[in-house]
Amino acid sequence: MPYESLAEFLEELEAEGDLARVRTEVDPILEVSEITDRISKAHGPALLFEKVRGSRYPLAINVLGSERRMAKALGVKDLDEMAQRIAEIVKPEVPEGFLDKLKMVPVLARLGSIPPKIVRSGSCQEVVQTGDQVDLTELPIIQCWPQDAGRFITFGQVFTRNPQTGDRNVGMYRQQLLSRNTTAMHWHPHHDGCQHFLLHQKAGTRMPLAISLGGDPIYPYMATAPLPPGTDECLFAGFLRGRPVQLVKCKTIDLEVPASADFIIEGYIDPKEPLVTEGPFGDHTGFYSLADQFPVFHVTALTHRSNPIYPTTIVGKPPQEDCYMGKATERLFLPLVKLFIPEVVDYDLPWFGVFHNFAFVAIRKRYPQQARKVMSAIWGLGQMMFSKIIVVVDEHVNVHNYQEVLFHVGANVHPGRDVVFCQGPTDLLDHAAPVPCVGHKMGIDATRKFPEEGHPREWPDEMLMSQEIIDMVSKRWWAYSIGKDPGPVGKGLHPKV
Ligand SMILES: Cc1cc2nc3c(=O)[nH]c(=O)nc-3n(C[C@H](O)[C@H](O)[C@H](O)COP(=O)(O)O)c2cc1C
Ligand SMILES: [Mn+2]
Repeated sequence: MPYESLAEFLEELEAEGDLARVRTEVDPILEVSEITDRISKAHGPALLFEKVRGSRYPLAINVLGSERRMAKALGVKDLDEMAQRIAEIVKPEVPEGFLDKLKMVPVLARLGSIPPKIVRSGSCQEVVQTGDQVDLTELPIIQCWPQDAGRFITFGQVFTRNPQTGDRNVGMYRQQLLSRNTTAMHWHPHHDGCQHFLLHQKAGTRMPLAISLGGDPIYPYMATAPLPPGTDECLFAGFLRGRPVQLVKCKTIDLEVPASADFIIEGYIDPKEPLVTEGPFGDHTGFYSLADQFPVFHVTALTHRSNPIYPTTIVGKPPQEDCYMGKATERLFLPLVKLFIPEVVDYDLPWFGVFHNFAFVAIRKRYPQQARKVMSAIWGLGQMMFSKIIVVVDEHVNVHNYQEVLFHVGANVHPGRDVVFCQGPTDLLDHAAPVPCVGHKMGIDATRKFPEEGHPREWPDEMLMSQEIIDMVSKRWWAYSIGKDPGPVGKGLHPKV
């Protein structure tokens, strides 16, 4: 069953010993961030700060900050279980007999739960403040890093509509607090919310916008999922939670928002108004994003539960909470990547690559230059297009073992032949690109080379023990009397190298 509230999820975490309550008063300026960073680096629990200076609301952070908590929020025991469910609908087996058809029932039930449902009332509107009553400074909004331009709402889901098609979008974009009823809205130019804004700008129409905070812990995840433009993130969440997302109508604008949210901030952007300076902000990359020009969001209503919890996050050098959200995306989207690039066996977006700097990809190579074909396909695949450095290895290489990947880069790459450079759109956050959003990418083909790839001499076989001997030694291990079996080395390199 999906979670009815953030509070319910936190209660379960607490019962499982995976939440720490901080009762002493803390400062929202940097103190919350330093505590959270230490806990993130130590792979620690979710945190609930009960008293944040200047606010009456408790603050939750690092809620999705472990693989276990991320999977729990998705209602599964591990991420691969959800990936399997997605694989089932991406590539359904055609049912033959009665038993096969029965097996399809849960799959169909999940599909039925996809469309969101509009309900008449929701706990997110137990308290409604409009007009002059609105005061965002009552929220425990944090400053994350010393050179940040101010306080930022960091874990909100931004609800907008495409003014031409009516399609809903939900994206996680941060807001810098400007006054009691205004914020700056930081969306990257490639993201759907910004595209909606540009359509409003062209038409000269006001853009209604709502920020949702809290509720089912799946909501912050859905807002970060890299779905294609025009695909409603609420549909995806409906599938993930196995129940429709319940939405209520906003009080002051024509949008719907999650009924179970803790806070909803309603308002609009006037595209005729001049942009304002937003940032700097300490970002996912471990560097400050430079100040830039973004639209102003005017708040028309602040609604909330009667006992709301304010969720937030910090980003910075990994590991942080967002690493686990990124890992969930990596696993959940693998079946889709395989659908479009069938030779992909597995991939890994290492934390040290902060989502866009590195992608390690294992492929089942059948023909010459196939690694280059895969690189091109990835550079054309949704937000994977931002991958700055792609390393392609053969199918037996464990892409989650970075030593093993680099071993094959070292061993198999003839640099003048196997490195590809190209140019294209880059992530806004890539500060090494001399111009924002435009830059170079590199592909490294670390696969075994065919003669047609400029390798006329014979390629040696990699040394791998035969499965028969591996099994035999495992079975006989105790007979050798040398203590506990460290386990077979496997096909690749030993992780401890
Ligand atoms: C913690 C966190 C914070 C994020 N902050 C921003 C942000 O401020 N601006 C932005 O454009 N994207 C941000 N992102 C990335 C987007 O949420 C993500 O790319 C998402 O897929 C965009 O959705 P869209 O394709 O519907 O626009 C953030 C992601 C995470 C995990
Ligand atoms: Mn989207």
